[in-house]
Amino acid sequence: MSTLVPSACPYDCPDACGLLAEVEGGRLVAVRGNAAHPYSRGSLCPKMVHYERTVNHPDRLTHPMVRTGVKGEGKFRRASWDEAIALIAGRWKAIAAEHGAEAILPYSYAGTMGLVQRNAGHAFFHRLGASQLDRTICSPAKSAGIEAILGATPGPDPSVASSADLVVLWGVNAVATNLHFLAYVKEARKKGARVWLVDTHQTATAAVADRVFVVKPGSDGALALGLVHLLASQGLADERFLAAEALGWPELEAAALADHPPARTEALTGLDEPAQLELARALAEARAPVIRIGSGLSRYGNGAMNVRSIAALAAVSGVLAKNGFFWDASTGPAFPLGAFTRPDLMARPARTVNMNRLGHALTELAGPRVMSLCVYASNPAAVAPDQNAVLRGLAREDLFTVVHERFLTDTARFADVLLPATTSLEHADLYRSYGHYVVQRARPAIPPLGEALPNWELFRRLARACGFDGSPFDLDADGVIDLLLSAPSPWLKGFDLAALDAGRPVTLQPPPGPRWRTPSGKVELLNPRHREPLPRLLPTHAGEGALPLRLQTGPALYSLNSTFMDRDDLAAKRGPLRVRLSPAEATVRGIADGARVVAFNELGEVALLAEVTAAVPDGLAVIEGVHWSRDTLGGRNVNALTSQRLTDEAGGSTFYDNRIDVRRAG
Ligand SMILES: Nc1nc2c(c(=O)[nH]1)N[C@H]1C(S)=C(S)[C@@H](COP(=O)(O)OP(=O)(O)OC[C@H]3O[C@@H](n4cnc5c(=O)[nH]c(N)nc54)[C@H](O)[C@@H]3O)O[C@H]1N2
Ligand SMILES: Nc1nc2c(c(=O)[nH]1)N[C@H]1C(S)=C(S)[C@@H](COP(=O)(O)OP(=O)(O)OC[C@H]3O[C@@H](n4cnc5c(=O)[nH]c(N)nc54)[C@H](O)[C@@H]3O)O[C@H]1N2
Ligand code: SF4
Ligand SMILES: [Mo]
Repeated sequence: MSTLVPSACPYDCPDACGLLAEVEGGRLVAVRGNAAHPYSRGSLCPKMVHYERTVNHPDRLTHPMVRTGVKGEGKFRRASWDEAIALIAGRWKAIAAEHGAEAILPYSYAGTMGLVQRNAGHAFFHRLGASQLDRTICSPAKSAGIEAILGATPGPDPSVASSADLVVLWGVNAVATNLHFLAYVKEARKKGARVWLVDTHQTATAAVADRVFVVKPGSDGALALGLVHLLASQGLADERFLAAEALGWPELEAAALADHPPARTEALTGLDEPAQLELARALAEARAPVIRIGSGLSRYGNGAMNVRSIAALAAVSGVLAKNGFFWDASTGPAFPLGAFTRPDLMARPARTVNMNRLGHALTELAGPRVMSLCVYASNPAAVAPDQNAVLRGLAREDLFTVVHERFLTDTARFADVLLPATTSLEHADLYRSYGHYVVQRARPAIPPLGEALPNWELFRRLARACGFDGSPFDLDADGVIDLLLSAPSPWLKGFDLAALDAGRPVTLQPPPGPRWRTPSGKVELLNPRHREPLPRLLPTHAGEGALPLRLQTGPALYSLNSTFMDRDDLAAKRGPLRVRLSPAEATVRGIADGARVVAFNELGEVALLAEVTAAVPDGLAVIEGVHWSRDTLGGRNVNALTSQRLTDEAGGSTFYDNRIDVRRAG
């Protein structure tokens, strides 16, 4: 007899699907989608359909370990939890005494999206006085770009796409990263909607699009402002909306007319005037247009401005007025985390380290030097930019590294103390999504594997060993969830807590308020508080440069960042690490399809296979996926080629804003 336990997909994916765990005698035998989930509606993606293979994986870490080999070798001896915790607490006390607690750096991101486990270390590190981590690896520039013009306005419900007559997927590889949103888009397409894609190459999503507009990397801001120019010059702007609900249309109009004529837009983006006009017209004339923007186009030196310019285009074209501009679901403010993360526990302000500059932090940062790194729910040896700098840092003999993980990842190999983590089905959590408004509460479906512990239990034990007591350390995970749900939040008025408690998906309603939640109450095309009052053209980092190819390092279909790299069944579908080049770029380099090649720039080299394809334009090289070193030909993945430079605002990563060249191997 098996039972079905309701849960949620824990991964860093906008879809945050409803999951049912099929459990037999305390063991997970299968998972399936929860048909009662109003957004994901019963299906899972190819990565998650066999989650039991992750949970029951023979390579799961099952007990604490202490390093015996050289750094990075991955040789350990078994230890007890008591020994491991005492060792860590002892080393941290000694480091704090000698160098100050800021010499200890936490490093975590989104291995799990559950609010409890994801934020489990914050209160502890605040109390310890450790360095703070600026968690900006994903898309803070996207949020900054939106905020500059729309303030805290919540995004629409993503299901609006199902009744659209035009959907523009703008820089989103939805087949890989937003599959359930695509289901709504496909419904619309069945009813006659056109589906257009704006991307730098023909991604997997091109197969479901009626048209693909191929643009130069980082040129979306130029395209958006060029379209604003055309809307203005053709009399297609939504003047009534702009007069009533926007600030600064005359100023933006004048700037776009002066600075963004079609010829310039063509030079900057690669799209000719007829294509520009077609896009502008379609957006202005559609009955129910939807623009869905991804995050990739924000990972550039001009990323925030690109997003802000597209948001301005949405306003000028009438897409915003028709409720069709979708960037993300803004559920962050629904659950104020302060009572759990306790920034007030910091005795004094501690320095902040940008997570995109980990390589710098471990190898160059002084005052004080980082002497200990504590990694949980992240795999920086693979996912952080400038992999060679990160690996040099991790290899430091004088760096005391603690890693809490489910698998022996590239980062875990460098641990001095390696601790086993539970999977989402072994612990409790509360899940909100950045792609829709449905919330779920999950209770453990199965007992922990071996001696694995959830993040929160790890930090409770560390707190005890360091003599930290009181709230929140005295609460178990369910206690923390209750704390979060009792926070004074206007989002939780009328929220069905009983249904949530019973494991059912519950939809959040954004609190009532003005339509545009900006200081002026209007869409701020002109934002007088911003150092750049109007959207305008900004350069990328890699627009110019000696090397001939722009590098795209997008998400892969059968992995999620470096998660799922443990799964051999998915590796088989993924195929080897490869770089995609156009036929012309391959020919000039004497590279044949399938050949062994080396991609390189000033930061490093990556050995991989070439895939020659017309899906990629000249001047571009595409390397998808964030591979573990064991799946590479030379021990390095694409991040050996990505820089630690930051975005124009908010300290974001610029993974997509780099130049490389490719040569034949040997
Ligand atoms: N299968 C799978 N799913 C994932 C992930 C994964 O790695 N694999 N990652 C997860 C994570 S962490 C996140 S943040 C989310 C979203 O993950 P993101 O990485 O934000 O992915 P997308 O939003 O699809 O944006 C990537 C798309 O942007 C395109 N792009 C890059 N530069 C430009 C540009 O200058 N202009 C335009 N128009 N397009 C550009 C890329 O070619 C790609 O198609 O997805 C999550 N889901
Ligand atoms: N080149 C390139 N690099 C990228 C990107 C890209 O597009 N191109 N995308 C970037 C983006 S958008 C992001 S968000 C980052 C993501 O960076 P990360 O959040 O570090 O993502 P993952 O690689 O998924 O690593 C998460 C790790 O957490 C572990 N884990 C899962 N659940 C738990 C848990 O409950 N507890 C603990 N302790 N561990 C757990 C998993 O086993 C996994 O090894 O990567 C970035 N890196
Ligand atoms: S990874 Fe995304 S699409 Fe796949 S099951 Fe999880 S939430 Fe759904
Ligand atoms: Mo991300």
